[in-house]
Amino acid sequence: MSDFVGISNLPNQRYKIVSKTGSTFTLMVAGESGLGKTTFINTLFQTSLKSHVDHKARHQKGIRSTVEIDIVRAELEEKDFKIRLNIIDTPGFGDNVNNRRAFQPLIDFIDDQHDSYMKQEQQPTRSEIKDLRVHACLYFIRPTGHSLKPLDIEVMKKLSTRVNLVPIISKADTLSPREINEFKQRIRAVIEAQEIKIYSPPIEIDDEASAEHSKILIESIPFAIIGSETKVQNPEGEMVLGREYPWGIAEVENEQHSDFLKLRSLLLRTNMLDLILSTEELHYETYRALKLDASNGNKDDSRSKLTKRFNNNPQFKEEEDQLKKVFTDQVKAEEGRFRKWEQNIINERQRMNLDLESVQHQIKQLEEQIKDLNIKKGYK
Ligand SMILES: Nc1nc2c(ncn2[C@@H]2O[C@H](COP(=O)(O)OP(=O)(O)O)[C@@H](O)[C@H]2O)c(=O)[nH]1
Ligand SMILES: [Mg+2]
Repeated sequence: MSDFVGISNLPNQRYKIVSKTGSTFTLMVAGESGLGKTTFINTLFQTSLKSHVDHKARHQKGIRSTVEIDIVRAELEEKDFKIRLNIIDTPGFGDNVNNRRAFQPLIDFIDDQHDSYMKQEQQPTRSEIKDLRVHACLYFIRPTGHSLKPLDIEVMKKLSTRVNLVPIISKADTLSPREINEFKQRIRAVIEAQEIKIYSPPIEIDDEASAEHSKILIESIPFAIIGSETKVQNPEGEMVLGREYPWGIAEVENEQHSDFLKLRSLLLRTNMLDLILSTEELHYETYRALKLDASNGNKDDSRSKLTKRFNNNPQFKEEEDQLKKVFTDQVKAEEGRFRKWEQNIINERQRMNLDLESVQHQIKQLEEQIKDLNIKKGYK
C-alpha cells in the first residue's frame, strides 16, 4: 500500500532535514515475553531490509528468548536514500510476580539515551554524536480479546510520556476479524479513558493522498499484526511469509489478515520523518526541560532548608534582627538621598521654565521691534 508516499518522495526541504539529523532511525519493541517481538523484528528484516549483518550473526548464535536489551543494526535503502536503522529488542516482562518491575530497564534505556544526547550536546566540540534516542516504541498487547491489563496500562503510561508509543495487537492470526475489531475498540476506549498519549500520524490538510493515508493508519490503531520467519504457499501458489493452519494460512503481508503493511508504512516510510522530528521537538525537549527544572528545583529546596534552620536557632534569630535593622536604616538613608535628588530636579526644572519664559518674552519684544521697523520702511 501507499508506496507513493515514501521517504524518497519527500519534498526537498524535508529530505534535507532527514539528512541533517543523520538519517538514523531507532525503533524499540516492548511488551510481555512470548508475544512475538523478536519474531516481528525478523519479519521486518525479511520483508524490508537489505543488509543486516548483525541480524545474521544473531541467528547463528541461536538466540531465541531475549534475555537482555539487544541492539540490531541495519541499513534501510530506498532508491538513493540510506537510513541507519537501530532496533532495540527487549526482554519481555510480567510473566510472574517477581518480574513486575522488569520493564524498568526499558524506561531507563529511553531516558539514558536522552541524557547521553544532552551531555554530548553540551560539549564544546561535538565530533560525532552517538544518538540512540528511541523514535518509536512498539508496545505489544497480548491477543486475549478482552482488554488491556493493569500492567499494560502502567507501562504504556510510563512510555507515552517519553517516546512515540505505537500500540500493537500481536498474533492477530489467533483472533477472528470480528474479535480483532471489538478488541481494538476496547483498547482504544481504555487508552482514551486512561489518557495514555499514543502516537497519532498527523493529517496534512494540503495533501489529500497523505491525509487519506494518515486517516487509514489512525483508524487501524492498535495495529493487529502477524509475524513469521518462514514462507508458506498461499492459495495463489506464491511463497509468502505466513503461518500455516489446518484451515488455511495467515499471511503477514495480506491486508485482509494483518495490519503489518500499515505498520511498516508508518515506521519506515510515511511517518519516519515525523517520528524523528517529534522525538526531537517533543520528547527530547520535554526530557531536557524536566532535567533543567529538577536542577533548579533542587537549588530552591536547599535554600529553603537553610532558612528554616536559620529561623529555628535563637542566636541566628538575633543576628537576623540586627541585619534587618541595618538594612532598614540603609533603605531610609537611600530614600532620603533620593528625595533630595528629586527635589533638585524639580527646582532645576522650575528655573529653566522661568528662563524659557524670559527668553520667549525677549523674542516677542524683538518681533515687535521688527514689525515697527517694517512699518516705518513701508511709509518711506
Ligand atoms: N500465532 C502466532 N505466533 C507467533 C506470532 N509471532 C510470533 N509467534 C510465536 O510466538 C513465540 C514467541 O515469539 P518471540 O518472537 O520469541 O516473542 P518475544 O518473547 O516477544 O520476543 C514463538 O513461538 C513465535 O513463533 C504470530 O504473529 N502469530
Ligand atoms: Mg524476544
